[in-house]
Amino acid sequence: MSSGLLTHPNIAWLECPLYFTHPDLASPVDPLFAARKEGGKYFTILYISRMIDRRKFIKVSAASASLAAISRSALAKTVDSAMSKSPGFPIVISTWNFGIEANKEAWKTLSASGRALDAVEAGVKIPEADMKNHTVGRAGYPDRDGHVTLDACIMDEHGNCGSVAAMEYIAHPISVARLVMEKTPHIMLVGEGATQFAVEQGFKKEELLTPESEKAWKEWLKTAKYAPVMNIEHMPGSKYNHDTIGMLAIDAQGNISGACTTSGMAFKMHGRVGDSPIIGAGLYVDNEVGGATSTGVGEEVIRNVGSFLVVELMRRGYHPEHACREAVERIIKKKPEYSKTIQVGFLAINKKGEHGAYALQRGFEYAVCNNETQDLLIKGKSAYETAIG
Ligand code: SD4
Repeated sequence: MSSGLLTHPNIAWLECPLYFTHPDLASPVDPLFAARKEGGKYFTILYISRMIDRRKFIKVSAASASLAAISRSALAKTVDSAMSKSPGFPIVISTWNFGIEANKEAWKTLSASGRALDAVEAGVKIPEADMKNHTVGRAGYPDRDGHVTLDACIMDEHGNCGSVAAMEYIAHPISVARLVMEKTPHIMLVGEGATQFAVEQGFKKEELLTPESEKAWKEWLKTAKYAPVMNIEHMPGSKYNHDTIGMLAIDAQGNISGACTTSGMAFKMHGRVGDSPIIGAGLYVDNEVGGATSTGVGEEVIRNVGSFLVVELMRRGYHPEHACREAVERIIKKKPEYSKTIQVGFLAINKKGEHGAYALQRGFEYAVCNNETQDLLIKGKSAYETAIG
């Protein structure tokens, strides 16, 4: 891009180094700043919503210079030395500490030059099958009526995606989601229809409620007033500790895929679906840009189309951690008081393999696996530095 301008009557381009952009910044002509990277250099792009003449443009240029200065100081606060540089690929990252074992499984595929899509499916099947894991797959805690209902989705480098929601009796929802993607003209199957499809595809129908989960549910019923607990996952020492696995991988060919699977919020209302099976909310992948996934109270992620937002921010040049932070701040902006009482975390990776995370509350962590390290656990930064509960 040259430093010339007005290649379009409604758009002026200013060439200047990008330090930080924030949609709340405004100039006398209300430009919206955005980031763009071209030829290894960052540019601030100034969009102007109406025709401007040259005199007005000079005013805008001056405004942009002062905004750039404001932006520089904003960045100084947000840069963190722990932000990942470009570790390259293949690489796989996933939410929470159980992501370590899941990543190791995915790594078998990635290190053998396999496809990221195969890697993420194989990876998240580990917690899905884990009988000690009460938050994903088989052995997940049931809804308030005692049904184990599972949510999952998967997305590949071509934008293909598949999903199942509120599905009962099938232990590996991620594999059913993949078959919805590959074998049907649809993206999402729910409830009985999802189970029916899985059985038709050869999956075994089985009771997923384990004696341990049943005991926890009956215990919860004694005092629950029959309402789900929105921040159950982060009560210190909670026996109902609840998390989702979201996994993002880049294979040796540089292609990105993602998977997300959960038994959802413990003791939720029957029929409730969270963010995890919803493309754009619990997971989103764009092979030109990167991928994002989420964990926590799904309602707030859906409301803000969280993972799509994170990917779109990365498209505008945000580092994955900054993009996750912006998405968390969007949640806070909509519901400031409520945000203090719940947990939501985002995890993202860009096309170069740089990764980052950000959460509402302290305690969110993610696992990283690549050529250098197979079991790294990184603590995510958070808006509030106290654990809720
Ligand atoms: C949901 N996002 O069903 C999931 C639950 C979760 O930590 O991730 N809990 O809303």
